[in-house]
Amino acid sequence: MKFLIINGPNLNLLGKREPGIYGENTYESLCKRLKDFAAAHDSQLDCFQSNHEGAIIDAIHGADGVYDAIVMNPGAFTHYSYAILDALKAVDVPCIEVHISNVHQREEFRHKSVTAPACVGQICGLGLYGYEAAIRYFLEENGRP
Ligand code: CA2
Repeated sequence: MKFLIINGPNLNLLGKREPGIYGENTYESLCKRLKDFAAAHDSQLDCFQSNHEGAIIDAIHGADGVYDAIVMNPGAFTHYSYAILDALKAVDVPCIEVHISNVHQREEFRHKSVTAPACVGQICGLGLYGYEAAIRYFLEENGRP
């Protein structure tokens, strides 16, 4: 399978700030871990990160017909980007939304996801494992355990 991992604003800072919430592993180490995991399952994986809403929308559009699945942590855009919601609805690529932290244990504004309705499902609070769990789901779903 071909996976596209999309990370939104500030997630390039993983491992560099707020380790109490987001852990100590860097964005680069997350990408390596996921690429290795995909390779071990006969799959390919690309990582994309942007702090810009339009760039994320372009990446979603570009995934159509190229990737089998998207795993996305839209960062704070989760809570208000109807443009990302519309982009997900506009393409024929299934997406799982991932949040590193348990957003439901945090501020009220983080409890609402406007993007999750366009996703197969949402994973939150499992740390970086959430990305891997999403990939595992797609692999199983496609008969490749
Ligand atoms: O828990 C998550 O994964 C979030 O999507 C992270 C977003 C936040 O706005 C969402 O409510 C929940 C923030 C990403 C910030 O990432 C940082 C990583 C390291 C250091 C500082 C920020």
